[in-house]
Parts: sequence; structure tokens; C-alpha cells
Amino acid sequence: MPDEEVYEFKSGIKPMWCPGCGDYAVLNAVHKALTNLKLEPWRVAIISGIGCSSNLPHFLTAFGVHGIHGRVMPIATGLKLANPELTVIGTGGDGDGYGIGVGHFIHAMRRNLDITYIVMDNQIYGLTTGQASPTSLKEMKTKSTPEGVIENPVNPIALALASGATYISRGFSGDPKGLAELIEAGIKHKGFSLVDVFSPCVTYNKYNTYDYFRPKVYSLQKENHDTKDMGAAWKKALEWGEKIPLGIFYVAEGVPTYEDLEPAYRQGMPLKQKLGITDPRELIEEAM
Ligand SMILES: Cc1ncc(C[n+]2csc(CCOP(=O)(O)OP(=O)(O)O)c2C)c(N)n1
Ligand code: SF4
Ligand SMILES: [Mg+2]
Repeated sequence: MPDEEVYEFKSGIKPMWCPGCGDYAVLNAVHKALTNLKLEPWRVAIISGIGCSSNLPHFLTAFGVHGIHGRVMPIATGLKLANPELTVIGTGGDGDGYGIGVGHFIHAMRRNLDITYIVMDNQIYGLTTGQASPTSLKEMKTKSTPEGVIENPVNPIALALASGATYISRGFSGDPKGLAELIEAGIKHKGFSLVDVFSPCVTYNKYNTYDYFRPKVYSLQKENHDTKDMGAAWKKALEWGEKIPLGIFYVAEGVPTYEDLEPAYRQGMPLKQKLGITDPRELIEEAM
């Protein structure tokens, strides 16, 4: 392949998201990151769960699995372990990743699998028409909380810091250029990368809108935040209110990934290992 060759990742299938949905900017940012990195579609797999945001893999030519609700990480983990040469990207919503899928999310981070996880965090269940999600803010009135949310929201950045993710960032659909850079850096990073994205649901979340975020968000990188300093990252992870940080909170380079440590890989990746049998029935008999 000539060095300059850049593959087209747009599949031709048009998203059916509502006009103005933040997920369009996320799709464009993923596309930009993949083309900037000059990746080949057949070496990339994009996994999603269920939700408006989880439709994303359909719109790209890379391999894709539109999975089941909350199970992005088990599918992504299986793919990565079977073929560590694949670039594996998880995508989905806040309900999918931080609610029903939160256990898998934590375990994938503590294992430091070399996966990038992009969460379109609109602080609502969009697909099911507007129930409160794990990141809905306290007191927010939704279809499922007519008197307001009484629970504290999940803080994805703090959760990722506590769980061992080695690249932790937050983007905003209102800043598509910055978002594409965060995704590109996340894919390049060796280890678990989280890109949490404020991706407004213009139909069901009338509170966390573009106008809500615009005056509040600022870039950590423009403030010379030290991404190697976990203490500083914690401080920034807890910042919420008049000022909300975007950008890279924390990066730890050189931490061994799960794939680096897995003893079975000493004989090569599973995909390229010989099964040592010619008749698959032997395998079934062994397993019975
Ligand atoms: C096991 C299971 N439980 C519940 C549902 C119903 N369901 C579908 S999508 C969804 C939430 C979607 O919210 P989110 O992940 O935030 O995605 P968004 O639509 O906001 O992008 C729910 C509860 C389901 N499909 N499967
Ligand atoms: S309901 Fe919300 S999340 Fe779903 S497509 Fe419409 S704006 Fe986007
Ligand atoms: Mg959502």
C-alpha cells in the first residue's frame, strides 16, 4: 500500500438521528480520526450496544458489531483477545456504558485492554424516549423522574481514574475539531482509552444543551494541565459547575496491557495458533 493511501470510512448509510443530535459530530470525529491515522477499514472493528448512539457502526465501512444493551466491552474484549492486531473501538451511550454495562466498563479498564471506548454521553436515554440515565443530573425532570432525579450522577472521569484506565478524556460535540483530536490520540494510545463526549440529545434533554455547555467548557490543554499527574487529574475530574473541563485528564504511558501479560499469547495470538486438531468434533468431545 502506498504511504499516502487513505481509505474512505463512510459507509453510505445515512444516520437517522434527529437534526442537531450531537452524535453526528461524534461520527464525523471518528471518521476524521480513522482517516488521519490512515487505518485500513478491514483492520478496524467498531462495537456498540443499544441506543441512538449505538447505531454508529452502521455508518462506517470498518467491521462492526451492533451488539446488545450494555455489552460493548465483552464483545470488544473478545475481539481484541482473538486478534490483538485489530484496532478495536467501542461506541455507545451513557445508559449503555455507565448503567447496564458499568460492570464490564470497570473490568475492561482495570485490565487495561488496548481498546478505545467513545461514550456519547447525552445524560438521558434517547432511544427509549427520555428516561433518566446514570449521568442525568440531580433534580432533572425526565419521563421516568417527573419530580426530579433523586440519585447522584455517575462521574465517568472519576470512575475511569479509580478503575485504572490509562487514557482518560472528555470531548464535546460542539467542538468537533477538539473531539477528533481526542479520539485520534485515544486510538494511538496503547492501553484502555476513554473518550466521554457531551453529545446533546436535542429532543429529550432540554437541560444539557449546546447552550448549557458552551459558556462553561474550557480546554485543560490550554491551561497546561499535567496529564501525568493523577492528583491533578482527580481535582479536574471533580470540577463541575460554572467551569467544566474538556480535553485529556490523565495519560499513563508504558503500562502493560492485558494482551501483553496474557500467558496464552506466548505461543502467538489465538487467531494464528494451530488448534492441533483436524476434526472439530474432538473439540466438542473435550469440552463435554
Ligand atoms: C437488556 C435491555 N434492557 C433495556 C433495553 C431498552 N433500552 C434500549 S436503549 C436503552 C437506553 C439507551 O440510552 P443510552 O445508552 O444513553 O443511548 P442513547 O439512546 O441516549 O444514545 C434502553 C434502556 C434493552 N434494549 N435491552
Ligand atoms: S432522540 Fe436524542 S439521542 Fe436520539 S437521535 Fe434524537 S437527539 Fe439524538
Ligand atoms: Mg444516552
